[in-house]
Amino acid sequence: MAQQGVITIISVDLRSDTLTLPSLKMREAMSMAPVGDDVYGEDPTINKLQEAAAALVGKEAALFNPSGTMGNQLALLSHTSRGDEAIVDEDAHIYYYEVGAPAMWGGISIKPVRGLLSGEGPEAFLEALRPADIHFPLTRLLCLENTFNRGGGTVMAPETMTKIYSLARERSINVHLDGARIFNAAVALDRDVREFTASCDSVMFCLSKGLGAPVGSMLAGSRGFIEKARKYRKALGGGMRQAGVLAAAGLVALDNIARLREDHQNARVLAEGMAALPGISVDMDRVHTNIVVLRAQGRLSAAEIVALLGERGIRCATFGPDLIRMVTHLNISPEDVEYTIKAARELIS
Ligand code: TLP
Repeated sequence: MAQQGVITIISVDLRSDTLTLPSLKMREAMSMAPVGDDVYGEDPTINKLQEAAAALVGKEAALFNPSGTMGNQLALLSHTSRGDEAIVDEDAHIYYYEVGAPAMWGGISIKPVRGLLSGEGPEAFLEALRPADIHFPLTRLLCLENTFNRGGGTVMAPETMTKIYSLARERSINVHLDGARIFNAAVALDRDVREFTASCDSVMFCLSKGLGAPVGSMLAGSRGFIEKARKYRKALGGGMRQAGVLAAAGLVALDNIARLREDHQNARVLAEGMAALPGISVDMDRVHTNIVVLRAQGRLSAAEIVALLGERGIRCATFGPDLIRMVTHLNISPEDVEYTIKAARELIS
């Protein structure tokens, strides 16, 4: 970015943990990966990743996908039939950020619910239910999201998930977990990830966020469910060939789970530093993992703060009219956090 003869080198990218760059170890693994045609089920590296992913989250089988969005949408398609209803938080990624795909591909009626992922999840779920009636669609699916992106990276405890899951099961409603950042949740509470994934019929998790892979998300569930999802993936053009080169990076990414703790520590320091500035507030009770949401409440708007930080090579994004999101990740160091707070103090005070 050049400005009146001054060159600004972008050095701190806090827009998302999707911005991580593949490590040298990943690039080496990619170059050496044995591959085959995955549409024929013959890519050994993809098969290895799928087996590792299924075991990690305690499910029978898993499927490698180009993106988290595709993983979530395959789950919706596989759990429902045209005209069925899925209950989803109004701020969930599946509803808020996935282009209306459930309607586009599946003819699925989404019931957006407030408070499902924050506050009282089980109560919000029960309130969303309607009696069997000729006027109402059949509710087949409930979607959870952990951590909750628009909630500010908040964690839902496994106990709450278990409660919701048993309420759903009593009503023959399947549960899909958008676990794009489920390892952040597990690391934050120091719990095994299977304590979360035991309370869902299917789970999608991303390799390409804090875990650092350039591409890829896993969808896991029962063997029958994954076979169905594989067919939908093919129908949507997601049948990949020698994609073992990508799965190889995914296998290396699985080694990065424990490291997420560093992102959480960096996020806390960042949140505390930013909250101390005039005109900015942070709800510290919602800083659980690697996402920090700032509220602009002084003379500068959220967009103005984002623009000012950009002049110092710090990239972040507005998250609503008066909100800014900052996300820590593999390529954000404690020094980057210090630099960000110092620059913000100079610019905003
Ligand atoms: N989230 C992205 C954007 O799409 C908003 C981000 O920068 O946070 N579930 C959750 C909870 C997500 O946060 C995301 C990505 C996805 C699914 C989709 O993953 P991709 O980007 O791989 O399709």
